[in-house]
Amino acid sequence: MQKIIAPSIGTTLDRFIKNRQLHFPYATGELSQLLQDIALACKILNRDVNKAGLVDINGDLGNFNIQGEAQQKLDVIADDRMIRALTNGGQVCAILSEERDELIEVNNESHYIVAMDPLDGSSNIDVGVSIGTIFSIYRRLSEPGEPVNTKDVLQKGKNQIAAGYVLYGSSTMLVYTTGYGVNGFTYEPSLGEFVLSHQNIRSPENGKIYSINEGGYRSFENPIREYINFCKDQKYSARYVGSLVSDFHRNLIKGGIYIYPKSNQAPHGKLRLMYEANALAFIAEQSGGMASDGCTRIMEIQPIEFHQRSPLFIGSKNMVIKALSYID
Ligand code: AHM
Ligand code: MG
Repeated sequence: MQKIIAPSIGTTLDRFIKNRQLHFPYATGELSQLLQDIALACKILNRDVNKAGLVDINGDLGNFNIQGEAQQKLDVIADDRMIRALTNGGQVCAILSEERDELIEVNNESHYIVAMDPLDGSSNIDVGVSIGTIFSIYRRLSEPGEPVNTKDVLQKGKNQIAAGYVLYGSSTMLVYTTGYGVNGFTYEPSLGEFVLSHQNIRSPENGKIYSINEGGYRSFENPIREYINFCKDQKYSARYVGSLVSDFHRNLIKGGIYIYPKSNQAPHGKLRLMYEANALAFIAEQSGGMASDGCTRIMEIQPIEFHQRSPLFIGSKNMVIKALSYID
């Protein structure tokens, strides 16, 4: 058997993934390949994001995505890049994308389903603010070769076998989990590689940052307003980029809570369960944090439709517990 060398800071993502695979002698390498395909697409996307101010790829394309929101051109490019990489890689049987109404069926002989938000925080694109890519990977329930069905896709978040995000920020980072802790990789542009920079990330159990769009204060329910007032009484710092990946990532590292509650205008909140909340919930829990919709653990929610929305309370464990204590 091949000797397994423990990864250390500076290990490339590809080597890290291969190293993980060696721990599972029966692993076929398909998931490893899939993760590498996603990383490759994100490297290409990183290049696009960095060029967004230089070439004419930012700004509205004039289309609307299925949630009726203005779809910006870079969203379309990101969606296209990801789908192309996953299709060429051959490791997925179906893709669910925030940008597409319908499921995209790919290689029916494959085991895996990817649910993704190719470019999250898209309203921040043309103002140079951090944005991200979010992905969840599930194993299909039906046998390869059979038609992919709705049940294969509408699985609870606790069935995810991997999830991650890429943050296109002051540096570009890929953070992911396969259920054995969370690791973060920073993109080294001169090498064209993601390298391990944040090994076995543990989210602080307590924090002093709260992230919520307080502009909605008057339309939030009383428990949320009361929790916001508590945060102010505690003199917590308010931090809200308006890019979920950025807000989540900061709180993951520094300790904090992100809340997108339901409101009068949005009775189920705004964020999507299948490709925003679940992926980040998996990472939060794997790092010692928590994620809830206000009453149910995010990863226990049974999705009933592809683009379902969910309120989200996510981040440092004790902060989420405290916020939930206001709701009863
Ligand atoms: P998007 O997927 O259309 O980009 O929307 C999701 C984004 C999140 O990144 C962010 O946290 C949230 O929407 C901000 O919404 P709001 O402007 O209502 O606070
Ligand atoms: Mg999004």
